[in-house]
Amino acid sequence: MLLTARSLSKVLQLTLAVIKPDAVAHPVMLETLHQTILDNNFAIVRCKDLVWTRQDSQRFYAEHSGRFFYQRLVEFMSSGPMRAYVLAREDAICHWRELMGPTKVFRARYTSPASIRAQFGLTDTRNTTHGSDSAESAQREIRFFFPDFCAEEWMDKEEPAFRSGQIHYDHQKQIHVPLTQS
Ligand code: 3AN
Repeated sequence: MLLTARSLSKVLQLTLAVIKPDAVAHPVMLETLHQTILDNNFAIVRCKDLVWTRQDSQRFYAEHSGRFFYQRLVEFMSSGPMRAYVLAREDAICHWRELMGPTKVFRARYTSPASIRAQFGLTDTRNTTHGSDSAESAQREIRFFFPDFCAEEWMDKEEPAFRSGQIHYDHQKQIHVPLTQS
């Protein structure tokens, strides 16, 4: 069997990342976070700006209903524009969560001062970013935000090009695309 660089490298993983309304409200912060994604070797597979209704917010965070912060969270996440991404990288889920830092901003400042939440988070609710916490939630959350995106098809058709670096960054669309499509 011929071992190529690609057959030795690990299959890419997809995750959902969201820049929450507190950060999108500040264009410089939004731009900085977008650049942080690029600087940390994530490929941007999809990117879109959107606003949630209260119902979207309630549906997405249903698992937290009953927690003391639920109403606050629902209000906040439907309070203004957000930016959602499908990101690809080796071990994308844990890399993005590590980059975000702990949920609680003061803990983030203490234990992971270089993390996104430590640098930009305002409170435990207004904590700048979201990231899927498992492969199952990534699948569910990507479908929630990007119902037209088929992860299986992407894995089949585009993942090999992304893994071997045969992609380029489209500055206008702010996503990466396979070289064959450019
Ligand atoms: P993470 O986003 O770090 O995975 P989760 O899934 O436990 O954390 O919580 C979802 C969201 O709920 C958090 N991003 C945060 O906005 C909010 N949240 C979680 N815990 C608290 C808390 N103790 N006080 C206020 N808001 C919270």
